[in-house]
Amino acid sequence: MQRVAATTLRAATTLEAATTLRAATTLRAATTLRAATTLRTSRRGQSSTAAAPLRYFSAWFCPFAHRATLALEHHRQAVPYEWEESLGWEQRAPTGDEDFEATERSDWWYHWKSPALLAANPKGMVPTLLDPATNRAVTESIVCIQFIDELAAANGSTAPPLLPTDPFERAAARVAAEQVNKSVTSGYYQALVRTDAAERADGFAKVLDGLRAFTRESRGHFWGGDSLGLVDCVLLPYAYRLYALEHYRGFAVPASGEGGVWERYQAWLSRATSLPYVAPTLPERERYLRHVAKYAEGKARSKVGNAVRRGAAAHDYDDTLDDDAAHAQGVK
Ligand SMILES: N[C@@H](CCC(=O)N[C@@H](CS)C(=O)NCC(=O)O)C(=O)O
Repeated sequence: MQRVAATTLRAATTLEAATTLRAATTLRAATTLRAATTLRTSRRGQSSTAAAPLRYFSAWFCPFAHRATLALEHHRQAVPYEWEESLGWEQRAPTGDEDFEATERSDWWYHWKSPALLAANPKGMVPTLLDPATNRAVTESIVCIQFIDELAAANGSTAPPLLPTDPFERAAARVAAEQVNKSVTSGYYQALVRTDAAERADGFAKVLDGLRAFTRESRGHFWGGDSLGLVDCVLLPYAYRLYALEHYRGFAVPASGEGGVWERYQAWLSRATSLPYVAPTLPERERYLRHVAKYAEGKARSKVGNAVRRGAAAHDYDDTLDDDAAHAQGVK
């Protein structure tokens, strides 16, 4: 909690970052998670094998980080962590050194980043997990899920593993997770960020294709069987946020049809979001809509927002193409 308070003070010079972080202290999910972490930490403190909690650099709104949160909460008995709210929105005053019209960016929003996040991961991206004992960091949401699962197994977690034990099934789960990332995640940002109506519709078609494939491959209540697993953790943060596409673009996931595939998908979504350890992690709808409006209105200068405006997929961000200098050369 002390870290969050200090972070809030440092961010107070930027309107949106300060608002976000102040609000985060009352955020249902963040409060629940921090409180739960304290409890788990003190419980683990009684054990001879107790490790220092992981520092978890996250952001309440971030669907990529949400993937790691789901894995951490799934293994909450075995992997203690401390949530550190690390990103917010800020506007940047012109420096006078720009080689383009600084007024162009009067309505652009950049990610403010906590210094602790930048120290742990110079790319300044969440999720980032840091072991305070060795100062080693783990990044990339899908890798974070697998890392948390491995750590949980080493710590004797009693929760079902997120990845199957059979090597062939593990490989299949990894492939499916990557497919969800390429279809649903990229399609989500394409539908939200691109300005051309046909490109937006194509983005949503990718989302639906990804949801269909996920649902048809599912082998039980969840993708791999009867408990939440890697592929569910990769999809769920986006599946839950698809109301943003309906709100800003009028694209809705069908409730029924196609031989029952949409009924099965909706049942999975409802089942997964109702899990007692998942429900408190879901961001509040109106608050998330306000956050993501910056993407819908073309104002978000984040790595993902920049890549998608350039016409690349969300996972193909590249600072050398997307920074302000590139924008000055006409990349919009
Ligand atoms: N490929 C990364 C993407 C993570 C990501 O884009 N996170 C966003 C927040 S939702 C971020 O850290 N953005 C920082 C920036 O744009 O500079 C992952 O899967 O973890």
